Amino acid sequence: MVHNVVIFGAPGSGKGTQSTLIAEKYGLKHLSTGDLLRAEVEKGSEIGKQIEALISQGNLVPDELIINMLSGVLNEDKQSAGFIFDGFPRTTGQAEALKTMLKDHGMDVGLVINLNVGQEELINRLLYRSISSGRTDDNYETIQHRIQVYHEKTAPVKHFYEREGCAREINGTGSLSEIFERICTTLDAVLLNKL
Ligand code: B4P
Repeated sequence: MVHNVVIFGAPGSGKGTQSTLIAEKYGLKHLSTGDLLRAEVEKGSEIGKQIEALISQGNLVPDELIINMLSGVLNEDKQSAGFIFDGFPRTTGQAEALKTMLKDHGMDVGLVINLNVGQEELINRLLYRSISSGRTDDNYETIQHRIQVYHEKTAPVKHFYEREGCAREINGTGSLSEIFERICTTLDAVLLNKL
C-alpha cells in the first residue's frame, strides 16, 4: 500500500529536519520543494534566477511553477512506497492540485503532520541556521516576512486538511528525538488503521 504524508508548519518548524528521519524510517521518498527550487537556482538557469529573486525576498514562487515541478517528479517516480511532501503544499491552490495529481495516480494524502512551534523559537532557529546555511533568506528581515507570508498564504492549508479529516497537530518543540517520537506515534496509529 502507498502512504503519502505531508509535513506542514511555519518556516523553521523543523519540516526538513523531521522529514529526513521519517523518510529513512518508513521508506518514503522525501520531496522538499525548497530543495528542488534551490537545485534549480544552483543551475544558474533563467528560471533559477527568477526563483532566487523570490526566495531571497521571502516570497513564495508561483503555484504554476511548483505544481509543474512536482507533477514531473510524481510522473517519473512510480516505484516509491509513498512520499513525504516537505514544504508543499504552501497555498490552498497547491493543496487542490496535489489532491488531483495523487488521484490521477490512484493515491491520496494519508496524513498531514502540523508542527506547532512558537514565533520566537522559529526566529531563533532560523537565525542560528543562518550561521552555517549560506541561505540568502536566513536573515532577520526576510525571516519576519516569511513568517508573515506563512500566516497569510500557507496557514489556510491547515483548514483544507482539517476538512479532509487527515490533519494531526504535533508539538514541534523539544529535542529532535522527542519530536520524532511524537510523529512516529501518530504515524504508526494512522498506518495501523489503514492496514
Ligand atoms: P524551505 O526549504 O521549505 O524552508 P523552511 O520552511 O525555512 O525550513 P524548514 O521548516 O524545513 O526548517 P528546518 O527543518 O530546516 O523553503 C524555502 C523557500 O522556498 C520558501 O520560503 C519559499 O520561498 C520557497 N518555496 C518552497 N516551497 C514552496 C512552495 N511549495 N510554494 C512556493 N514557494 C516555495 O529547520 C530550521 C532550523 O531549525 C534548522 O537549522 C534545524 O537544525 C533547526 N531545528 C529543527 N528542529 C529543531 C529542534 N527541535 N530544536 C532546535 N532546532 C531545531
